[in-house]
Amino acid sequence: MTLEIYLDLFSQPCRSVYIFAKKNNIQFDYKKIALFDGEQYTEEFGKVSMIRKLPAIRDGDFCLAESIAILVYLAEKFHTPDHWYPADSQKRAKVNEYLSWQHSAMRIHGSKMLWFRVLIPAMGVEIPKEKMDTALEDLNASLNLVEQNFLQDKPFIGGDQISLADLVAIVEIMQPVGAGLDVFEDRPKLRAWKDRVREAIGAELFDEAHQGILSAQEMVKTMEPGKMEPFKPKILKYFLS
Ligand SMILES: N[C@@H](CCC(=O)N[C@@H](CS)C(=O)NCC(=O)O)C(=O)O
Repeated sequence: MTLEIYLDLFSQPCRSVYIFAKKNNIQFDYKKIALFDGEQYTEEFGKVSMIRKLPAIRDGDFCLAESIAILVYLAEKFHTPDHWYPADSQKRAKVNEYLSWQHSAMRIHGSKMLWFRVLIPAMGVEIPKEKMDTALEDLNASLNLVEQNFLQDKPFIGGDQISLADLVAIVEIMQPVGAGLDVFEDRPKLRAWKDRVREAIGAELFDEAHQGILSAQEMVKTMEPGKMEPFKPKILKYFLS
């Protein structure tokens, strides 16, 4: 049975799994779950992801959620080139360091910018200035940590070659870019790293995976009115209460 990967490329963790699988020629059935259509709430999808979140995979009888767990599973099962998730324990630990840190930092602050600048306003709600200012401060603090502490003067976070840490970091950093923020403007080192990561992944694959997020601002303009209404209470409670 072919590996099934459940994705919506609007989501950062989905893009990391998609890019990783494609880049490593892992054969899979692409199962699109449209988040804004609420397809994550179907009974069928609940059988694949017990937490009803994307990404998720089904590999025979085995189902798995959480992007980092999925990336590590795919790296190990398909014996992808060592640089992605090095066997050397210290090198691997440095990759894990980023993968552990990002959940409550780069991921959350990058994603918040898309909600605050694009998706919540599309629900007809303006973000209070102090909330927006704090979100921007948090985002900048995380970007500075990636640039100055995780990356330093190395070509990639883990050293000379791209790893899962760079892949997860770049998809997170592209989320505020989709919200119209040029996060690279005053960060030449981060921009040069982004160019290296795009090249290492392959420009065509990188651009294809990011096409949706980079047209997010256009997408909301053509969205059916009321489309986000079912998610509004949950989203406002999460971000604004
Ligand atoms: N920590 C999880 C995050 C998963 C997650 O929050 N996925 C979002 C999309 S980015 C989702 O499926 N949300 C659907 C929902 O909450 O209804 C991972 O890395 O996979």
